[in-house]
Amino acid sequence: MEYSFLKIANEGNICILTISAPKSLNALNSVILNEIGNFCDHFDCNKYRCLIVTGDGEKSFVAGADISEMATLNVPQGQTFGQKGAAVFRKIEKLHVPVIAAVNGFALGGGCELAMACDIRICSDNARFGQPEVGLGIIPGFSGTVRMARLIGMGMAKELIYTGRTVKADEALRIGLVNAVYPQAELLEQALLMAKKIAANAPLAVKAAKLCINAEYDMDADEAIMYENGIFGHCFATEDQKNGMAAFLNKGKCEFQGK
Ligand code: CO8
Repeated sequence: MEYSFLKIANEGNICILTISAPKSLNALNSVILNEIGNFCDHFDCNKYRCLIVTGDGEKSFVAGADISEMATLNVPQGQTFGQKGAAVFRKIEKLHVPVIAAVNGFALGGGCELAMACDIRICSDNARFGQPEVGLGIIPGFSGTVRMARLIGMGMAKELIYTGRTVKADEALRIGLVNAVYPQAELLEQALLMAKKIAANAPLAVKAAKLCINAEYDMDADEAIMYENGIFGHCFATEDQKNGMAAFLNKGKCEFQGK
């Protein structure tokens, strides 16, 4: 599939998706959102064990939704645009492999919301996060009000969303918006290192763990524990479980096949 604004590369069983619209600091317009949605629809979770999402260049991950496209929207058009972004980000969140956001610069508005839809965020030391939407007369409409409070807690999320202030990498680390900060030149290498660690584990188990963590978030504790137990039991139907445990008992290492 040919895309105008996406670059796709792979390193073994790890896929790297780079959003590339350098003239607008990789801001998300409808075409780019459609392309990301299409990419997710065709993503081969059997071929790849991890996805890294990053932005082109050294300045910006994604500088938000495209303000020039939003400026003249009316209410139904605003809802349609918001729905499109939210649906695409949900596809990323629901991919059957872990998704690492390698945030290489500005992650503002829709860019921060995209990063928050990923499973894990790491960033470069020049990264800047923020939800500046209220300064434009809108709210974080690609599920930012949903995910930010869940990720960093309601008090901090409310402060960042109400003030619209920009957070530097060190603060993003302190408040739990990212897991680690690296020099720009090392960011992709570090993302790949993490992805390779994930990819070396049993893929069906990693997929099951992602499913559990996402699904259980909205359940009460009893329901969540039952749900986890059901999925846990099913792990014993896999060859990976048999081979992984046999390898441990034989003091060897298992090359998981995802079966
Ligand atoms: N949309 C469109 N164009 C953009 C965007 C954007 N979000 N961000 C940057 N650009 C463009 C600039 O207009 C500029 O274009 P040009 O060269 O043609 O003038 C080019 O990118 C370079 O930008 P700057 O010259 O401004 O670069 P600076 O280094 O001076 O500043 C900043 C970089 C600080 C990132 C600055 O560009 C900026 O503040 N950008 C906007 C950030 C922002 O407000 N993002 C949030 C947008 S709203 C949003 O994301 C809502 C999501 C939910 C939508 C719900 C739908 C209903």
